[in-house]
Amino acid sequence: HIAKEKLATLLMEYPKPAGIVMGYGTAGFRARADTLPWIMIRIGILAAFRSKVKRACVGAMITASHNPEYDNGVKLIDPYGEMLEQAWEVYANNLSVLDDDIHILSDYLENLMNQLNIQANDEGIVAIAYDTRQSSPLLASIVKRAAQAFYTTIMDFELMTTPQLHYAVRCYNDNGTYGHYTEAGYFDKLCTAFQNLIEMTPNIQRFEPLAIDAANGIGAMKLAYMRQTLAKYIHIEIFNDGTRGHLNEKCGADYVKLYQKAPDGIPLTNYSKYCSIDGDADRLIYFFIDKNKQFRLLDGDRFSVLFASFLAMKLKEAKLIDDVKIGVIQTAYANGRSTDYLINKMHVPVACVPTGVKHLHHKALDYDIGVYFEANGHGTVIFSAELKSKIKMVLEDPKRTVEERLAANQIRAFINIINETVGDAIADLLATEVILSILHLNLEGWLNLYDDLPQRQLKVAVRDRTMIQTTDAERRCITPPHLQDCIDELVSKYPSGRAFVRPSGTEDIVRVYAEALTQQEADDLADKVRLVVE
Ligand code: 16G
Ligand code: ZN
Repeated sequence: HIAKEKLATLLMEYPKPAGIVMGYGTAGFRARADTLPWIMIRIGILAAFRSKVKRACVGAMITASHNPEYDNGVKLIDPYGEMLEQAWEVYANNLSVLDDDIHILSDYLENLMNQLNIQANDEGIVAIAYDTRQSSPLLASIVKRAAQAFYTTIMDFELMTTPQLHYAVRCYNDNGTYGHYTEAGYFDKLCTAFQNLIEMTPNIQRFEPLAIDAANGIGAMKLAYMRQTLAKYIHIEIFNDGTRGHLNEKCGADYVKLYQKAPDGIPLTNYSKYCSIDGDADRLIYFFIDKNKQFRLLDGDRFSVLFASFLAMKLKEAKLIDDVKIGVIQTAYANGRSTDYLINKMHVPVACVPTGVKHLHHKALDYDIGVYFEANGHGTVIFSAELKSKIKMVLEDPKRTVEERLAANQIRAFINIINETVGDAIADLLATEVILSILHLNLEGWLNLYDDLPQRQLKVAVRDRTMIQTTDAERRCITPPHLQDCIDELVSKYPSGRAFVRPSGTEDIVRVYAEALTQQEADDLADKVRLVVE
């Protein structure tokens, strides 16, 4: 049975503040760091249980991503490196509701153990990592002690990016077939694949120096490590590395995307290529300053187009395109022109799913090559086992031409650069750089693949946002009645117009999105839709 004494000690040390409610959402538990210690006890226990049930290592990542330094949070990672299964979010929420009474809590836990068919002393292993926030080590230590109270082994990775922990958990459970689970194993896999891809590609374009805004977060120190290894190929300069500015303050991928402007702390004249990552290095955005001194942004949609172009081209060269199902997964926020370009110019099918990484990732599993990005810069590519074996067959088939085998080899190297478990700014950065060089593209050429339709996003405060229910991947409303008819009516007046409204999953507001042929029309349409919603 359960270690009541250890649990009681933890509850006394980190009591639950009266009247607090916290829900496990798309970002796990996230709030002001000083309100979090008590929830870390519950998460530590849940991680231990999850590990015992799955008979595998699970992860607990302490981070609040792009949020300010004073916030923090925790997210669990399932054995295959994916996000916690949705059914378990219920247990997380139940545990969060329970007060500190040791009897009530241990009754609940004993019931849960019965239901899950596990014993307190079954084997369990939990991998923990955290970002650079000051509050992180304490919160991690609570998760650790709570899991240990249930006889669980801890792998403490300390400072890591979120995607590095996802990778480590996957590798550990895959017995090394995905890579070695240490940080050295991670960098070795990515950097070796990057070098191989460069070395095998004839006529590859020289890499232009890249300036990176590291959001004053964990990514800075990890990129610094990689910078050394790759110095022979690419010159990387790291800014906002945490030595001066504050985490995510006027910098980072979220800031750049939200305000559509360059971050502080980076010289804007010296480089032809810039990128921003976020506080836990799972998002990436590129930008540059054009000839007219205008700030130009390359967001998630652009990565989808770039990655899918490269992969489709290599599949054609390897004569695999007809046996392989490649697809791009977007949300309603993807610019209409990107969707149009993918479908009509590239002839790559596009699926649309509701907002949230788990929906994109899940849908991507339907393809041999599933490319997904949210407009905010979070995304990756996943490759099916069949695709991997088809690549291998081409490589081993002596009847295949040199060109076909080269293309297959390039895809194989590319797969090893990508972090298939989750969006990874470092992996996506290497993938982007190498594709640009192989395709001889600069950022302007990449941006010119298609022109975005002007768009506008608005937040609308309403009495009860749950009044609005959506369907068709959030592109149409089903309640309240007539709302969709009104939107359709408005949209029909704007050529190439599109608009939708959806309740936010993270804030108590409704979001309005509109796009049209001119900025004026997009602003207009958004405004009119807002009036209907209010
Ligand atoms: C969460 C999601 C993110 C999504 C955002 C939308 C994950 C890990 N994160 O941050 O993908 O873009 O919510 O927020 O799934 P909203 O519902 O407030 O628009
Ligand atoms: Zn993040």
